[in-house]
Amino acid sequence: MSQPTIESILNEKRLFEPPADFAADARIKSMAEYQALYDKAAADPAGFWAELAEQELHWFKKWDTVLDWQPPFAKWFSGGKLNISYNCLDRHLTTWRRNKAALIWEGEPGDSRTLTYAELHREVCQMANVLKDLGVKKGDRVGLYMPMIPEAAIAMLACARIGAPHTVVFGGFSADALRDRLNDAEAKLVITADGGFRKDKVIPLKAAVDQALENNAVPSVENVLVVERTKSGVPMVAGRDHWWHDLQPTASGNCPAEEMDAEDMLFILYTSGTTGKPKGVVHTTGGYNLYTHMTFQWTFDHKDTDVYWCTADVGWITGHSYIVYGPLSNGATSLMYEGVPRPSNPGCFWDVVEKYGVNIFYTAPTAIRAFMKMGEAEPKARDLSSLRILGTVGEPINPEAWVWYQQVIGGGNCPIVDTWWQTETGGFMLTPLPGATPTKPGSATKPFPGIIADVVDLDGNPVGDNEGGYLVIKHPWPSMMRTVYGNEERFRRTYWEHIPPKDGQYLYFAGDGARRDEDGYFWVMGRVDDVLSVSGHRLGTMEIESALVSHPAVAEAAVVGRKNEITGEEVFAFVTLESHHQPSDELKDELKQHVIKEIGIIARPADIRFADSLPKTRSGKIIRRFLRNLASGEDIVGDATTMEDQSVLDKLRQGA
Ligand code: 6R9
Repeated sequence: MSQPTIESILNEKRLFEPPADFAADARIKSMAEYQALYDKAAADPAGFWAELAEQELHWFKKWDTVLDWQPPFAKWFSGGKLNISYNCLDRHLTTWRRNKAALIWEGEPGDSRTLTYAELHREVCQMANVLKDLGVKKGDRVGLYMPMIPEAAIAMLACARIGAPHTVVFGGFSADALRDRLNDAEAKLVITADGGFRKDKVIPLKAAVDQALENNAVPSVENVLVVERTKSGVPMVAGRDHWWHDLQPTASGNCPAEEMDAEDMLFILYTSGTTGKPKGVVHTTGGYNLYTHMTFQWTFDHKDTDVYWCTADVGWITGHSYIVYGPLSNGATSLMYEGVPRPSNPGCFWDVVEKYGVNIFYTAPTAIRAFMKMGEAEPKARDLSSLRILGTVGEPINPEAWVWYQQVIGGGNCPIVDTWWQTETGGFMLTPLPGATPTKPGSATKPFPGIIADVVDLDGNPVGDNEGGYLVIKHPWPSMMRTVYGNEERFRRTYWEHIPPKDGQYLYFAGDGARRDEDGYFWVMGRVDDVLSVSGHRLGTMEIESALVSHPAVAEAAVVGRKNEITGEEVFAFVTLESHHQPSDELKDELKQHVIKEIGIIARPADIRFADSLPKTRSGKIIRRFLRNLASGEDIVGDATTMEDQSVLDKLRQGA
């Protein structure tokens, strides 16, 4: 018998139709239109993507083959020549967009800058020329360790322009994490800043680079290019370190974009799994450009008049695909904000929306739950009427947080696009199209046209409607990762061998549990590693957490399994409360009853622990494996360096 798949227990029935006036104006206006696109793509995926590639991108030379699929290795548009920086910049300069805002940037201390497409193009060319002068050649890897300033996007585009793959390391990572990634990628040069502002403090980025490179610990690195941001007076190593503001003034603003093969590597981005060292996810040029371009355009229903804001950091895939490449390839105005909500300015996001008249806003469930906890006063005090689409990404969103987002931030009339995707997928895989797809709170709805998704058991057999299983993708798509940098074996093992290929068909294993309902909507239930097993029932974390969050006192919940001799595992819940609610034993009992009422006795938490905050990754995902250790009274095992705030664990331990 095959291993049991995951049981689904969440019963969310609310349905939100796209507002009629929104649909009337949208690029894709109805489910019939969506279905037609989906069917066309499913019938002939290569033809579908080839037509869009021709229509939407600039090619120096057309491809020879649309798709060359030698599982698990895909090549898209082989022989085609293009440059993503050309598609993001140069081609807009011959249109009215030349003087359109490409980037609007707001710094944490309140400084700001707008770069038009012409201005951005000039600075990208200048940096590209500086990189060349410092010896960077096509194919050399460049490490970026940057705050959220325009130069982060400029550096990415400059690398792409000369064909030097970038590897962006999030500015919150430690010197050790930076050193490992630079070594794995064998980076030749590092671009950084003296520091960045975060939560009213200076983050000493250059000092971390110095530490990472100490004692020649990264022998491949020859030069460091430093952008001045905080003016914190950092030491410079003669011969190695160079100020951008010294080199920029004399650098030419003309640098023709290198003609790249569609399959030339565009970037490496490291993603940490639960075990082992981080994987260098490799993306290439043509397929990635096309797919991020199309998903941005259709999922955000992009119009040329829109101001679009994604709150992610450029250090994550969301920043790569949906702050820089997808938006700029479409000629959009992309807003970058250096700050995050902080005690001195909890309403800063809403200030930014009001100040710039943001139309499309894209953030993460962790942020939405934090806003819920803070209450409605901050958003209500601002004019948010410019918003027309709201997006979410990063974790399953609890229906209560979804509804709050829709009502309090969206004023009840913005479609919510819950986009399920991964570093590995490059772009949105499951997502509503806002003028077409009726949405259900907590569901990422349906596959983007061209994506064949399914829910299967470990033998690769599709499970029935509403049965939980493993989320897989059945046909290659243009922006799929090509390999793990320097480790093909790990690429095969992690993504293609969990579920053995059947009849020659390879299934991409996403590592997430999911179910598909009777309407064909997908419900992602969380990482498979987080599934718990209670009396033989395998339960995803998201559904029990959603039940807890639907209680008015609960802001956020994380559920893990704790060993139980009789049931195998029992449900252990960590809960943070909304302001104005106090922990008590009565509340614990009430929450247990609430879960029984919402889901049933099987999901009843055996124990609940109240906490001030939950351990999260720096991109805002709850780290359940530490909570598992805590729930069982074990020591924390595994790498804690990806954590946002190390003190959270100490507090949780003391609360035991
Ligand atoms: C884009 C990004 C990928 C993992 C993914 C899944 C979770 C992301 C989600 C979601 C449910 C969504 N995830 N979006 N789960 N609904 N809308 O986050 O990439 O950092 O690689 O994480 O995030 O578990 O497998 P990445």
